[in-house]
Amino acid sequence: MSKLQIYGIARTRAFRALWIAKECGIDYEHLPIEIGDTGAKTPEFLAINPNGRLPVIVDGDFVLFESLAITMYIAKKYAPGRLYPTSLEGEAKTWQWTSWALNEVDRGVNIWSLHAVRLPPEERDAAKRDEALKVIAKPFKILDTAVSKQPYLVGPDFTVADLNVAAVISRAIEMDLSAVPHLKAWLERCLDRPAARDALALKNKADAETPADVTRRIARINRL
Ligand SMILES: N[C@@H](CCC(=O)N[C@@H](CS)C(=O)NCC(=O)O)C(=O)O
Repeated sequence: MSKLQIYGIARTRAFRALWIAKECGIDYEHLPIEIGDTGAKTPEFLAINPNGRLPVIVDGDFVLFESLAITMYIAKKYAPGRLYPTSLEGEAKTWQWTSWALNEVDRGVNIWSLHAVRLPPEERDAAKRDEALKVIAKPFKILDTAVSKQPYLVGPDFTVADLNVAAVISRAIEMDLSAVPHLKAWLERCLDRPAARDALALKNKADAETPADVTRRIARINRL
């Protein structure tokens, strides 16, 4: 049987798919293609993912885009009851936190990271960065409270709910998180897992090799 294929350089949201694949211990193939005309916008790639975006996975005859649908699919298929909560309530909480991360904090953390760390210093916009911090302050307090009551989002054990939220806000590890100490400790716990460290090593390497032009393009196409 062919290996599960993960398309997308680890700097992108493909990081999320790589992390869950490593957590599940599956034998996958990584195709580290770039965004844009030479990668995700080629006719060959568009035939797999008409959105022209990363990541996408191919599992036999099955194709799936949307990074957080991908993490939940892989967890449910390869680690049910371990990384994917199987109770009705546990599954619903996983969906809740996943939607929450996408709607409440994904964009803000991205804006902050571009204008605090990733764009060349002279191109960073301090007003955008400060506004992003204001937007995420309230949801970060909510997450801080949630993980002050129990070690992980759906109970005592790490699940794909934690992976999804931690992956979405992973770049916040470079922020001053002293106002949200429980969030900080939880994020460090999640990102310190062996599978996370392996996936982060790929992401950090890809980040370091990303030309400034590509970072500018990311900010432009996403209006960040
Ligand atoms: N909601 C999608 C977003 C995918 C997305 O925007 N991916 C970025 C890379 S992180 C991309 O491919 N950008 C290039 C483009 O939009 O042309 C997901 O979570 O998979």
